[in-house]
Amino acid sequence: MKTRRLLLAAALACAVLPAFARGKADTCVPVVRDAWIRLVPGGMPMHAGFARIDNPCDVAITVTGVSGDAYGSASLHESTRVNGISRMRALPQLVLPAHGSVELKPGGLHLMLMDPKKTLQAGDHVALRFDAGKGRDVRGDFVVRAGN
Ligand SMILES: [Cu+2]
Repeated sequence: MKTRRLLLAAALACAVLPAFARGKADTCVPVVRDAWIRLVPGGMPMHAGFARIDNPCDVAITVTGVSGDAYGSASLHESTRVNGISRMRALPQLVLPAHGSVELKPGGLHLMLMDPKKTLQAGDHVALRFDAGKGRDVRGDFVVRAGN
């Protein structure tokens, strides 16, 4: 009888544990790391945001936008070099692959942050929130750095 109970307990543990260990799709959220904002010299009302977004979840997650109280508007952007000329374009969405990560960095993907509500200085912290589907609260703590 005792062996049988142990086997049952082991079976239950196996059924329940993987969901917690690997992050169940509906409770799992991406993590924003190393987030920072680059100030543009000359006090331009336009900043760029960078970060790494890790997706520890079993499913790909689509980010469709970004927002925060510190800016009038914010959007997903991508810089590309075409014939030696740097251009940027707005991205309607950003897909975070399952168990993967996406890097927003100078010269590539970035957040375009427009119309700052107050003057930001190096060392300030800005909270931004990513739209990643209902029930997913994805926030980043961005540190302001001086541009060059
Ligand atoms: Cu841009």
